[in-house]
Amino acid sequence: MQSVAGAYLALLAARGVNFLFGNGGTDFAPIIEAYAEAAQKGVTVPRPILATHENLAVSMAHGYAMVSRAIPAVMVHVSVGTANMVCPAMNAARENVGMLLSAGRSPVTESGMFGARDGYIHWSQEMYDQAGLIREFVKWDYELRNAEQLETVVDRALAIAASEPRGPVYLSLPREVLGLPAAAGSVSSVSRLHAAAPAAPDASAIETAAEWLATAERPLIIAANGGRDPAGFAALDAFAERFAIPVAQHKPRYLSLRSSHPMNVGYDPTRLVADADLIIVIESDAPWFPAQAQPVPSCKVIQCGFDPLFTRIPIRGFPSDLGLTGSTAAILARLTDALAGRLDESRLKARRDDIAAKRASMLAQWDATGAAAAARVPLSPAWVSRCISDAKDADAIVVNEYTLMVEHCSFEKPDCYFGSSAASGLGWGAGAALGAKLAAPNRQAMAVLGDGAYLFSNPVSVHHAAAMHGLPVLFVVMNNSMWGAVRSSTLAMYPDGFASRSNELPFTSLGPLPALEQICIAAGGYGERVEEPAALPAALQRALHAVKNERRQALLNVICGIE
Ligand SMILES: Cc1ncc(C[n+]2csc(CCOP(=O)(O)OP(=O)(O)O)c2C)c(N)n1
Ligand SMILES: [Mg+2]
Repeated sequence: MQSVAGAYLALLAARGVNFLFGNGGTDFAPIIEAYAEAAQKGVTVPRPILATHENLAVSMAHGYAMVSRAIPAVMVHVSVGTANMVCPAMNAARENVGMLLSAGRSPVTESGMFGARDGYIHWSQEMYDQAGLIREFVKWDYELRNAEQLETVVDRALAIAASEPRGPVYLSLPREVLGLPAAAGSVSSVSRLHAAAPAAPDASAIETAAEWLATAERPLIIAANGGRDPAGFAALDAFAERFAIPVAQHKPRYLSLRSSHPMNVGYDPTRLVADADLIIVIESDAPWFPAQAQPVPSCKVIQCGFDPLFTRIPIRGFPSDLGLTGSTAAILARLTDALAGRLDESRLKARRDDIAAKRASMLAQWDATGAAAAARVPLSPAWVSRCISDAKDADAIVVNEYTLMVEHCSFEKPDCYFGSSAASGLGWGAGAALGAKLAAPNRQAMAVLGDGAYLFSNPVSVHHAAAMHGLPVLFVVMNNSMWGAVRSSTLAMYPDGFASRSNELPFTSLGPLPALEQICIAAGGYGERVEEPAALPAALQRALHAVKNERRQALLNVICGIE
């Protein structure tokens, strides 16, 4: 007879959940039994993707979801697995990535019931509030209480995860409940509990925004995640071009504008902010750093997004003279309609010329930096970024945690560049690239990582998963043997302090590091250490050849200096 676990898996598959990323324990017994039963009876269930660390399981799910926009499921082992899942859940929550996180619960009965406690851990792993470990980062949490409520619980979880702004939800699954016989009666073949339609921008707020835009002399758009939806990427391309508005991207996670766009004014809004008389912020939690730049008092600021005030962030004081709620594509489409005939073409032409001049000097400066970087030993991150950009396919997926310098790369299409979450829980990028490859098996996928980020990712687990699940990804580690960001933040806070006059700073230097390329080789992958700048392009070709032609993962350990 089918168990609740079996019904659960079948229901997930019926609702389009194609993958269950998992890291198991004793709570998995009914799930594993149900998988075996499903295999023997030909029942469709989500493909199980084993990951030997929870951070990897959730990061893979994140990468899969950010590329596919489908909702994946993750299951981990009770309280302890949930604890390990918190950091990657925070990454997903801050980026509004929808996923169904779940964990078993230690059996609550001490004997008698089927599935009752049979290990000493079943006493000590129980918590008063297991979901409380992760509640701050999920939109909803619940514990499955009985067989009868299975369909409602699953459909509600998936609908909430997929409603904008998206995010993880959490479901705990007690072992005794998973082991119960499934409820009698059929499950609806189609969910009657769908994701809610997104909020649409308010018409009068759009009118106000259009009025401000029509009179602004020096408007500026700052975006971080306008490209979360490819329609947003396309909409911003057209909008910025049509109305001659420069776009600065600040710490992009989903690239919002192609590199070659005439209105693309780079990735540092600091100088532009003070010059603007109207700023449109698109899906950007931290559009600029107030300590470095402030808009002039008369500059109006419009915040746009599914949650323009970022209510999940406790303190965020960026001005919001007007908040437009909705998708980037919808907001820009309404604004385009409202602006029809209101902007004088000669004014736009002058603005275009001005931005073209600014852009030309910015590009010249990047070129000069790139050229100067080309011969540096140890290698410069700017040079490594250029080489990666030249080597990748036009539609390659590049996951950046977080050492790739976007200004030295060319990204022309949506969904090709993904930066690490604003939460920056390190150890995300390698797993995210594996998940991205799962979502888009025919596209080249690579992860560009700092040595610190790579070590946080549980590298042995990452390479094991890549081999086990057939996911040939290229990992490029920019290895400066250091937590460079920790070092630079110390020097920024104490520019003339003791640390600035010290050769060795504690908690920053990582050397001597293991030969990182050997970790990939040990898992059957290709690996190479690169120490000469001139050797990098050919090394990238060899690594990409292994990925493409041998379908093996590859890792380049690129010995870098500090930028
Ligand atoms: C889970 C977690 N722990 C610690 C940090 C703090 N942190 C931010 S950047 C960084 C160093 C990253 O080093 P690496 O990837 O080598 O890049 P580098 O700064 O050297 O360029 C650390 C430790 C973090 N973001 N996340
Ligand atoms: Mg480093």
